[in-house]
Amino acid sequence: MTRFSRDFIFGTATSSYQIEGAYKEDGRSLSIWDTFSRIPGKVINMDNGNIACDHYHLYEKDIEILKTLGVDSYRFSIAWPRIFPEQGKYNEAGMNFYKKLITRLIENGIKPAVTLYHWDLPVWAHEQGGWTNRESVNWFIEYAEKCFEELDDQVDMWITHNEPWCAGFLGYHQGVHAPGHTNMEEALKAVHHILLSHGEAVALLKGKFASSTPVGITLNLSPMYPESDSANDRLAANNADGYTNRWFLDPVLKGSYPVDMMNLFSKYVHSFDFIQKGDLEKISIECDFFGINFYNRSLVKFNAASDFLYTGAYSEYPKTGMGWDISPVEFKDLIRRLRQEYTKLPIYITENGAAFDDEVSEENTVHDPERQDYIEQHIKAVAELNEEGMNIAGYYQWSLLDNFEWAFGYEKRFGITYVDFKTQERILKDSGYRYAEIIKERSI
Ligand code: PNW
Repeated sequence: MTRFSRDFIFGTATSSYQIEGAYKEDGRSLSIWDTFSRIPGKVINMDNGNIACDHYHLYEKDIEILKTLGVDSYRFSIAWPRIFPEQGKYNEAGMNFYKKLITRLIENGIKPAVTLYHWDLPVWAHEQGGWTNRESVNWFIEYAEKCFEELDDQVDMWITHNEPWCAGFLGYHQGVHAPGHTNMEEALKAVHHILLSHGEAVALLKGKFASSTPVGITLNLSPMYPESDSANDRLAANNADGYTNRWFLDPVLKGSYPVDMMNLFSKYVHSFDFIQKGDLEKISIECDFFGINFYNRSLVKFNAASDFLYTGAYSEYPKTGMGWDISPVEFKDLIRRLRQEYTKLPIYITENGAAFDDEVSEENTVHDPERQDYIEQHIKAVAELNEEGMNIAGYYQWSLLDNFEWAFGYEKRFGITYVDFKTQERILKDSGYRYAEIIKERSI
């Protein structure tokens, strides 16, 4: 049995577009996910977030679930198009929702951990080039400033960006996320501007606001393993690691882009002059913690058709409903590598979880032993890592609710709470009850 310290943070996470619904309410304008999800073929079943979990109206009910779980903290994101539905036009009604939510969380002893950007870029920004336009940094800062001004005294932790890899590469290079573009030069610009807006937001919070609220960024990291020992497979794994992990870790934590990847990517861009003097100093500004979303390792095999877009190799590992390898051992190796090569900052696991097919039983319960097992294995890994002195300060399970799983719509369920999307009934799954028990015992 391994124990967690008193100040270890247990939480659960969501994001605005995935749960809120109320897409036209109180002055919200459209985000790129509203428009992307209306293009046939982009999202399974052409699902969208118009209603989602209707959390915008049912948030009090959802806070009741958080209480049942006994979490220390709840991580959610703010929808930018609620706060600035038009360029330069602040919308107080949109902000009021987050004020109500935060007040209610605090009344219940739950610490708010707030993400500023979890992918719902306002369409007005997209129409001017979105993240590929360097002006996006200023738009983001105007938005961040308003959030800091209105909410900083109540918030326990700020996360500037969630997973710039997804927003940048899935959105502008692979085209499977909004805005659905497939242009590597655009993607590299988008990533750069997202990272720059992170750095500038941190500077703003610490400078003008002289805030003591911990702030950081969250990256999704997936360790890459070669399928075989061949030189080709090892090269493929190195490049996949560069594309997924190092392209983000290096600028944020070392203040430089990895040279081997610059060389590979130079084929796809006319020039790197969007990286201006002083940018990397801003991007690598000192933060208070480092956030990681961990889901799986990947097994990589050489693909002559691409330098860095890896081809997933067949692996015998047990899989989640996404087909992702369940890999708590590699999770531990990833954390050790970060400690050796990158950072001494406290680490938060800001997301970890699994999709499986769930069914509601006749007794109105949901038995999800596989998800329970997944969560237990990863929490156990966190406990063991802390025994090694790895200083993981908290763990947020993804997700509080079944929700809009991006390109997979409502077909993939990540929740520890089952949501009936017809009736909006919520049922805490067995994994949720087990998570509550772990939190209560503070040991595993
Ligand atoms: C993360 N990939 O997204 C997000 O932060 C969540 O919003 C999401 O629901 C969760 O993980 C589960 O998917 C990812 O293709 C989406 O590798 C896609 C990938 C990774 C993370």
